[in-house]
Amino acid sequence: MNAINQEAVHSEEIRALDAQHHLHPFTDTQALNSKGARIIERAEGVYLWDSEGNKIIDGMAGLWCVNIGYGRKELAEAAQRQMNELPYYNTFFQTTTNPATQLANELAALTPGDLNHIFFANSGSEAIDTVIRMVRRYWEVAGKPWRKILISRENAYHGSTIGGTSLGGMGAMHKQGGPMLPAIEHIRQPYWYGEAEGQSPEEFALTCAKALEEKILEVGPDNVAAFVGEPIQGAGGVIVPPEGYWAEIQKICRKYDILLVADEVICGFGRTGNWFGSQTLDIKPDMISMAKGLSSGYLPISAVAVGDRIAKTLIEKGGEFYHGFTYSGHPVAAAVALENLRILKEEKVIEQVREETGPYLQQQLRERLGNHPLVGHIEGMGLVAGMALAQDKANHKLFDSDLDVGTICRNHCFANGLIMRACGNRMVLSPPLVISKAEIDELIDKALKCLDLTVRSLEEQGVQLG
Ligand code: PXG
Repeated sequence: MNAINQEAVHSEEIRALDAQHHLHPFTDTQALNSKGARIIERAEGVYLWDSEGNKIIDGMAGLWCVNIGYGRKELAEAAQRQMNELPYYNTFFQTTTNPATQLANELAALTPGDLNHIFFANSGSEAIDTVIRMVRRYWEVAGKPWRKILISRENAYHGSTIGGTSLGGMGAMHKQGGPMLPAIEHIRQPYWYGEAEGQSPEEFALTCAKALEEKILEVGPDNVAAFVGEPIQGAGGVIVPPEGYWAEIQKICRKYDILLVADEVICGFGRTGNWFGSQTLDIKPDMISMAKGLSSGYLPISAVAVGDRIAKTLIEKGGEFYHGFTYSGHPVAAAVALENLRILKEEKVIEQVREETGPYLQQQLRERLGNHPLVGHIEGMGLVAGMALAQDKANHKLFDSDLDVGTICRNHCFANGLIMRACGNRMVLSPPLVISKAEIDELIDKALKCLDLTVRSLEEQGVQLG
């Protein structure tokens, strides 16, 4: 059957086909099939259009990835050129391609510190699986093969392969498809607004960082390979650690000679106002995992950047590392990533986020939504922000998760031309980095309207606010 190639095919037919044959990620298929999927047909800049002709402002840059915005012909042209010249060749067996090598060189220059060695994969999850295997391999080669344990945090998101799921700290994911990988431990997250119980941000930063030291001592310092964390937690609801957290985490990693890995799949490529979140939060990682913004989502590609010390040991003493993917360093994806990086640089997109649009979004959100009865707290940096929805704002009481208030709000956004994502009872925003101030105004107008509609829905359900 070739129905989707016929021009006149109707949305309802697509929905019916979709329900019959398509299993969507992170989706209750039965619930979806009862109403049918929304069909996104085209996009330009920060806007999407669905098959009913609705224009939607994309407050999430797809899934935190379309940093450069939609519709950049240069990326399509770069892909076409590369496809015509060399659509595929691998980087195994003593071979490379021009785009893969050039991109490695470019990333070595863009990443902070001495992260000068780049391993390519295709998704954030694969990058994280690469991190898991590579840090363990490093310790094998370095003569301490007993250092196996990776430590990460509750409510962290590191992907959904078995490695990514195990390393991530999403309880609901751990309950499905187990058992999880062994030798992975989790510590508490630095979620000040939700979990500090009266501590100041500074005190809480230390409490959460100390949890790392306690865990290291509990499992034995000589058994720990690495600590992995997102500079700012993304899918966990955009949680910005309080001041002092990363400095203390870093100190503890150094004290016990534990590798520090920054998972920059969301924070990388300008999201926080610098090329990497590690620069914004003053982290000096031994490795960085990256994906999404590397190609602005135009094609799948990810990478792990590795520091000199680790790379030197692996290269000089490790021999062959039995790890890699058919599409590691795919030439078309690499060519598109190179073009994306060229535009981000030449159009000074990241400077604009740091100096103009980032501060503007953060200030406008606080000024215009901060006093809303539903909004307990707003946090964020650059062009990423999260807000906690509170039932009783004055008394700092969040909603019972059974009420699914985030989903209620998300659905109002959906119906009113705004994509704003719900992570539990937190609403998050992560628009394309090319968003203008006028578009930020529009985004916030719509968010405000949808928060009001959420209050009305809650009242209709008999839920009392504060
Ligand atoms: N690490 C981090 C920090 C991520 O945010 C991954 C790894 C995995 O990347 P891949 O490319 O394998 O998906 C991610 C991905 C959401 C959402 O709903 C977030 C992600 C992916 C899908 C949905 O917020 N982040």
